[in-house]
Amino acid sequence: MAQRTNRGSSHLEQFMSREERQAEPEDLALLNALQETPTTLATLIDALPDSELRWKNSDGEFSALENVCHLRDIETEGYTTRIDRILAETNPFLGDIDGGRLAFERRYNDQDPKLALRAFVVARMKNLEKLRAADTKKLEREGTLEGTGLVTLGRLAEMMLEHDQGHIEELRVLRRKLKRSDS
Ligand code: NI
Repeated sequence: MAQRTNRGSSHLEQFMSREERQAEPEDLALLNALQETPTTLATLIDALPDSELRWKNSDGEFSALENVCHLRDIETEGYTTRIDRILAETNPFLGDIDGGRLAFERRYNDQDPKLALRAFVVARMKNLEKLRAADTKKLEREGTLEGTGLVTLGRLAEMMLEHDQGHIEELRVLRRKLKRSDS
């Protein structure tokens, strides 16, 4: 536990610093949702045998494993870098990532699903730590995201969740298709 250093300050000062420090309830809901993604992801791929994890509905669509590898690399090379740079720099330019190209170049479909999921979870937890530690002022810091424009750190966190949700939906659709091809 950190020692309190503001023992001498007035009630008003304490109130103000707490006000500034505390995240809004909607921010907390967002962070909690971001924390649920690893569990949701694990549940969606857990019971799938190896052949189904690597099954592709078409060349242009990700397999379940490719979805996991993609989320891992977007988390580590996209969001980790973006969060760190927004916190450290003044309006940094943040490059886009070509997910399809990475999937092909890194042969996502030949990778180990357990390692991929674990790496995603570790990276997500580290990013959540940084976001949880960010006060409202930090959540308003900005960067310029290639193809999107100016984004605050808070908006970036929302984009993380939207990206999660898109791929979670893709995995749900994929599972329904797998079930159908089973029978
Ligand atoms: Ni994506």
